[in-house]
Amino acid sequence: MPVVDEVNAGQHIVDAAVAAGVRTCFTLSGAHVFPIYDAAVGGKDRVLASADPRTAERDGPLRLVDTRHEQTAVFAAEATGRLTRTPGFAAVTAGPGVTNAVSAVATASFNGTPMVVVGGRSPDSRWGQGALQELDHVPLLSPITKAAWTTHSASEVRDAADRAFALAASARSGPVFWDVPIDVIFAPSAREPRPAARPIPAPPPDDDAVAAARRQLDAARHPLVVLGSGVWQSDAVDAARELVRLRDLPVVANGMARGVLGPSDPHLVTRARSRAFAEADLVVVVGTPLDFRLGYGAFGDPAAPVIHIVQTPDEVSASPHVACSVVGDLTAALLALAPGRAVDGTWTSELRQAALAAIAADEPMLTSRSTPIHPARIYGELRSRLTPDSIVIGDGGDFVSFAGRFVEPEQPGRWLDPGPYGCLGTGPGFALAAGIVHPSSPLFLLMGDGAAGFSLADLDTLARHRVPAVVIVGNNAGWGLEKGPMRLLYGYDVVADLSPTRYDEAAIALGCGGECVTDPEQVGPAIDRAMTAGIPYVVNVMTDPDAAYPRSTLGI
Ligand SMILES: Cc1ncc(C[n+]2csc(CCOP(=O)(O)OP(=O)(O)O)c2C)c(N)n1
Ligand SMILES: [Mg+2]
Repeated sequence: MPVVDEVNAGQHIVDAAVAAGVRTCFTLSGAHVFPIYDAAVGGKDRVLASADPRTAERDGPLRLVDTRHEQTAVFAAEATGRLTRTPGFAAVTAGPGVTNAVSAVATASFNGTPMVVVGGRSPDSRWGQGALQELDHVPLLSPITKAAWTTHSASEVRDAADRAFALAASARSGPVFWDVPIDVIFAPSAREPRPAARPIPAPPPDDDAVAAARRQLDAARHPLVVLGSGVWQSDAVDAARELVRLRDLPVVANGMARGVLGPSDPHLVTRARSRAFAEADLVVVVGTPLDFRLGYGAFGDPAAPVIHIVQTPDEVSASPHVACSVVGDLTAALLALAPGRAVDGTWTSELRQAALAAIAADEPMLTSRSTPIHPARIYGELRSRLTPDSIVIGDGGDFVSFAGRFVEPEQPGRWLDPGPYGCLGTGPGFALAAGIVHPSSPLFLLMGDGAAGFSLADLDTLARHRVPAVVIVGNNAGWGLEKGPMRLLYGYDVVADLSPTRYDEAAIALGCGGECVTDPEQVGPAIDRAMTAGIPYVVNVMTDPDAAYPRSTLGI
């Protein structure tokens, strides 16, 4: 008789995660998921043999990182999925652990982030009798995941786990949720070594669609390319560069595709996007939906035709402006479009000149000596301190709109904003992930003061897990991005004022460093002190409440 190794379901889940390339499990403690912790650290003997349990958390088969709120754990998993392009992973306890995760799962859904969230669940044996935290999570999670289910038998857990990780990473990637009742997760079942299930890649693009797109691109006089997060997430960065350079195309970059072309690339015209959108006679949109960020696909008046290149049929847009949808592997599609006629004349170079002129016009704002401090001054100081490998994270309203305008990443995958779900409070979780994935890269977290309030306690998490983020709070004592629009619509504003809170002092109490800055000349030196502190450090900059980000629409 062969000896069958019996393990509990927590071990199956950890086995599947490790096989899928997952390195870290983000969590906040709850008994419903204890077996996952036990397997992640390698069991009791291993923990008792290590210098202290904290070392065991770091050095087990799967690193355990605990937070102060499940939203931070799942935001960290979401950012891990985006930064590594393998599934991020979080385990949350039943009931409130799962409901606290919902905003972060929705964020992953909007961003197409590969992520697996495992929830605890009340026991099947007591279902319907009123057990602690008894809630059927699946109907809540189904609309915001690729799939959500409950696994009711221990012997099915390994299959379910393999399916979850493969599905999350299959094109188009996204979040998967499943929960395991406590009497199932603690139950033993046979362990068989096996490889991970393979994610399903995007299919090759259809030849006819590619041929049609090529004809349109060859015929266009003023084509424009918009690169979106899918280009980074499906690893089509080199193919995008090839297309752009061979055809000398101007490019606007969004989301995780920022940095596909660096700030000195002559094709990058993001800062002249309004003119580019108004004058283009064909817009090639790659790896991003035609949503509010792109004016729902209406570029110019009359609207230019759009070639929309996406990975899966689910992403095909119903916009009337789409002349051609190319569906399939983005690398294959972009490489198939690359050979062909280069753009005539001066179209790309004129847009580039316009972009450079816009950048030059910002200079007085970036070097402003006014008091109270203009928020742009912070970015003026930051830019000379950013290295090509720096990671910049934005969490906030106007303050982060300024960041999007002034920070131009050198590499893709180094800029993290919440994406189109637009959820405040992502910052500390994103910083936690970035510090773990890229421990030697300088890490900057830019937060509005309003945003800072959502996950402030997780500065404690950054301190405990030794993530020395430079946290800059643009403190205008209010919800700036709501205050301005409300005044615009009503001529007054309510519920938009906050206090000039000493977030730096709160940070110090939570184990970080910090200081408050009111003198514009001290912004740079304070950032320097933060960069050398070796611990997370909050530079709380009191900014001018009247220096709103200039915008002409509500951006909704
Ligand atoms: C969870 C969540 N709640 C509310 C909002 C609406 N909202 C968008 S921007 C914003 C103001 C953000 O204020 P702050 O972080 O201080 O940045 P500021 O605009 O003042 O620079 C608010 C409340 C949101 N996007 N997400
Ligand atoms: Mg604010």
